[in-house]
Amino acid sequence: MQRFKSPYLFGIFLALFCTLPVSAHVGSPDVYAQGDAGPYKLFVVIRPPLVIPGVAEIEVRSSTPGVDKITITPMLLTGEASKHPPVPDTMTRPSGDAQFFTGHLWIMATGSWQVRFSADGSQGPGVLSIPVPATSIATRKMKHGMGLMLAALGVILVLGMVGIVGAAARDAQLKPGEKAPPQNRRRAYVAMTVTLAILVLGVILGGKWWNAEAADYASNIYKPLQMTATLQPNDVLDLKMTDPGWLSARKLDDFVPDHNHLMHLYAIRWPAMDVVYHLHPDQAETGDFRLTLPSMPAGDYHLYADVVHANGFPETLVTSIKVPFIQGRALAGDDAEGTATSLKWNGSGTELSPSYKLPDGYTMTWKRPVTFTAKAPEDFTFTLLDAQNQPPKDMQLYMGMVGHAAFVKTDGTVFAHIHPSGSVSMAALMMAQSQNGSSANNSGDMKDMPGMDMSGSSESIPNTVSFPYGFPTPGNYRIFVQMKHGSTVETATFDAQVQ
Ligand SMILES: [Cu+2]
Repeated sequence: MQRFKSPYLFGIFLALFCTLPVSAHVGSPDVYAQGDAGPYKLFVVIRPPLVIPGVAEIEVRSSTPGVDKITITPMLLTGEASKHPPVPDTMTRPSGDAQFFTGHLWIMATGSWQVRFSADGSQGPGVLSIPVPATSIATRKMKHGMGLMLAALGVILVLGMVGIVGAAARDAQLKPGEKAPPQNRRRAYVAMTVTLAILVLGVILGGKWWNAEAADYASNIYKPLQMTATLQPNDVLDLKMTDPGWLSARKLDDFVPDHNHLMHLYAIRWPAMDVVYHLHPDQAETGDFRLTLPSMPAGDYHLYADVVHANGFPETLVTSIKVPFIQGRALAGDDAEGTATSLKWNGSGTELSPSYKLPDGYTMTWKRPVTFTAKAPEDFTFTLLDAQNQPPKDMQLYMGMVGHAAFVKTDGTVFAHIHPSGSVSMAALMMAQSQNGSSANNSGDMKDMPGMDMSGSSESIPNTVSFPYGFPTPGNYRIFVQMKHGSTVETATFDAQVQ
């Protein structure tokens, strides 16, 4: 933290003392979701505020025509407060586009929130609720140049004040043109010394006050659960969680299953990003998850573990582990693996083609847009074809959904596990939807979610999946997309460069 030479600047500093919000994902705080508000299919973007309390920016696009009005209401996801929604706000249409709505909402406290969208129009009313984890993750460091500039301005302010007081004490009672007598000069020096002392004292006290405020604020900043990974005998991966201290209400024993599992673990070989595993460790005891590793090539792996607390608050725990070559068990259950060519981005390298050849002759194709812009909402659409370039006849749901995707930035700063319904945790989405009892489609079953069907029948399962998401920052990303046919989980790999 930097100190400033004038208390006047603390206000400016305070305004710059921003925080980054967090979501289940790493480095990807904005919520992208699609779902049905009754008869209307909505694509929703919620950008949580930089500070809590703060304003969340919300955008909605309806792909169903006829929506006249959408209102938005922020509510806690669980507990008594979730039953007493405040007065809704009406979204506006900022452009001539009748299908596009924007609005903003105050999020008043850290926690597991939801935004309830109530749409009305030519096809009647409908409700969609989207969970939003709201918290502050870190203080943003001030740029060095900015700090220097503000410090210099502070010095000018202090010296200017001293000069003004000195001039006033020396010259204020003189007639125009009259020369200041020696006693006036003495008085001016005394006044300037006293003023300087008072201002310096003010700066020191201001600094102390500032540090106290910053420490108070820092205690509220989100600190994800910590995780350490060790390799035990018999290829058992042991993941131990510890709470670094954040909100006292957080627990290690209140996880709820999210699409069938308490934990979804992505293991990605780093830095080549050429091997990926989607695994599901079991809870051995509180704060301790274990898994017998499948056969794995040796290397350094980044581990990203998704869990969801009972109040719907999702967390992604991050660690890494060095793994020797493991001649282990075969993959089983929902576990899956994928391999790709090593990452080659350095100007000369080529990114992977949007048509990805899978080891069994199948192909996954991405309808890739020409360019990507950071924070722009996008539909990522992938199609699986068999060796004859036909839609596979044995399409299956993979953990209840048509597809799963992981968006990973090559510098390791972003990890987001996305589903056809978007970036929200499925467990939290079900909690939110189950409260909209009045709406026809919202029984809370997973089969009501886009791309989610628990019935297990293969007739209706499409070979195309689409994920609503937006890259949070410019840079290079690798995307791992999984779809299932027969008993095979296909993992395809794609690259994207974001402007
Ligand atoms: Cu998933």
